[in-house]
Amino acid sequence: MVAVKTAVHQSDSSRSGRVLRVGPLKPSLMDTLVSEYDALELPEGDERDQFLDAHGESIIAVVTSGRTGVDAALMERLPRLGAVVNFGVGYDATDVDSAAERGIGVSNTPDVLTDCVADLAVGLVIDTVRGVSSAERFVRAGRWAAEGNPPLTRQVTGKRVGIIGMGRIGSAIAHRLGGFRCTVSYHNRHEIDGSPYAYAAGPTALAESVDVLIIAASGGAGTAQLVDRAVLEALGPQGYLINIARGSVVDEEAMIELLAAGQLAGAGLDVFAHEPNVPAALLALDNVVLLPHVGSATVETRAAMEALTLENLDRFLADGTLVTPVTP
Ligand code: 8YV
Repeated sequence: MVAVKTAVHQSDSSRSGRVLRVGPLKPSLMDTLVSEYDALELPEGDERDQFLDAHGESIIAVVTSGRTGVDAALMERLPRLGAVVNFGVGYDATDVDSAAERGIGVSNTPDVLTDCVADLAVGLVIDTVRGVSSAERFVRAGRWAAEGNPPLTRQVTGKRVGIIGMGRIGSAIAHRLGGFRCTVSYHNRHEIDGSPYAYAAGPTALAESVDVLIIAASGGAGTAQLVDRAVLEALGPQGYLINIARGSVVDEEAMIELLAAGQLAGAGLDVFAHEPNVPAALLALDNVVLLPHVGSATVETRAAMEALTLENLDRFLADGTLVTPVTP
């Protein structure tokens, strides 16, 4: 019998209690939460209410993912909750303002996924601008032999690239694009002192001055549809949109309309407004690259995210603090 980690802290009554898993998580993390922390699992549907009546008072920590999170209504049902430990750097699915009001700490997994997400962003730039996936579909469909060469694409090297959100991931993307002699500019909540890249005061100003616009901003209310129709129109018929952040940052309907009408050249998307559902109109287009939210999905990075998630949980259970807390 493995001693459960919560039992170690029974002496401190404020932190004696149970760990709750909310939403699906990496299978090995789910196993560890059960075997080493005796974690409970929040059921879906009709059982949920009954479960919360029975166990809500005992929960002191939640482990969740950036896709599920904890809203204010669930916090209300967990009166002793002290920490929301989030697997993922993005925590827009958790109501951080309500958490702060209730004195609940929220942690995420920054830094450990920066390289993989930035690698994927550059992969999407190359795929979208050079039409890699489209050319691959062309070969598989037997069209090369039947029709001859596919249409020419565009060059990546030397392109003007705008990045919305020059945080850890945006900066890692910019750094990589230096290898392609791209001219990088950016828009961010605040201009960054000493940044080597030109700052644009708004997303429209940025979009109209670049060939490729990459979204690397956090999701949430502050960035909802920040890339709206006007921004996409400013990017224009020769412009490409890349999104490795959150689908909520873009007006997805406007984007699809403009792509279908040839008023945007193409899009490389790892995220969507209503995941895992991707609009049929988008699936029908050949000038888009569509990925199932895999920015951080490598063995190495997911293992590092899992380790940091557990470090946060352990720290909270040990002394009530978090290793990588977020600030609302
Ligand atoms: C994960 C992500 O897919 O970290 C994030 O914010 O979007 C991804 O790394 C997600 O959090 C896992 O649930």
